[in-house]
Amino acid sequence: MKDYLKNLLKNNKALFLAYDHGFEHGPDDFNEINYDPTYILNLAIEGGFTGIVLQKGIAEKYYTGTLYEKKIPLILKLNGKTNLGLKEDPYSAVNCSVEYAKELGAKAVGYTIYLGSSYEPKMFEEFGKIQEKAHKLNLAVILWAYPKYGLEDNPKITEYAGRISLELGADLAKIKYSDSQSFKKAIKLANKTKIVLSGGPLKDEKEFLKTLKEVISFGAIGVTVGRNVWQRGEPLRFIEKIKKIIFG
Ligand code: FBP
Repeated sequence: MKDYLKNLLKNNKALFLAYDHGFEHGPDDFNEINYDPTYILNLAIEGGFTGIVLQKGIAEKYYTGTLYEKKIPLILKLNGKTNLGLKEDPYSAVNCSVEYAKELGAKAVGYTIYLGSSYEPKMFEEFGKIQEKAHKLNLAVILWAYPKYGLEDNPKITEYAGRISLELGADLAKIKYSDSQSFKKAIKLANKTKIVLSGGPLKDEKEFLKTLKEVISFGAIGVTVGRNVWQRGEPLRFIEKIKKIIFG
């Protein structure tokens, strides 16, 4: 089995900084500091993240051809949607090709599937093509295996997310936490596909770290986190706590 993830892990663990929120949620997620991609890239490097998730436009203007390329691996998110429509039945359209992601210097591509959406067939077909192309180009494939809105607390969907990530050929999947048993089972069902926790909205520090500790003890290899880092005062202090849990 080829190790597509080798450029994105440290001691086989993953700590990815997500920064696609301006697209996914609109400007509401940002303040006077974190709206700036340069601030986020510097934070990712100072914090010792093992990868950063960006959409194409930010990668082109702030990452590719800069010193950042040597300092932090890029995960290029290939699809995206706003939070303005399709709430009941989400579909996230592709806006970047795998080939172009590679040209921009990506080491991995990311794609979101919303389980339970009526667009499932289209998303599976699209993801299938992306997965094959990415592996041909030696890029890792990361699946955001998300439930459609309203199914977030459904443990069956969490377990399904783990298994479908394996069956669709993802190298790593980012899944949402519903409860401890279903997350544990999702990791088991995902088997050779690695699982990371999806950060979610800004939470109480202790609550976030407790969940992270638990999923790591189940075999998750890390976290993809955005708002819980860059919406918090003193993000570097918090990152150190996250790193202690993931890397020991
Ligand atoms: P967060 O840690 O901030 O949740 O970031 C992870 C992420 O998957 C982002 O990549 C994406 O923009 C966002 O969460 C999606 O959030 P939502 O669950 O609200 O659609």
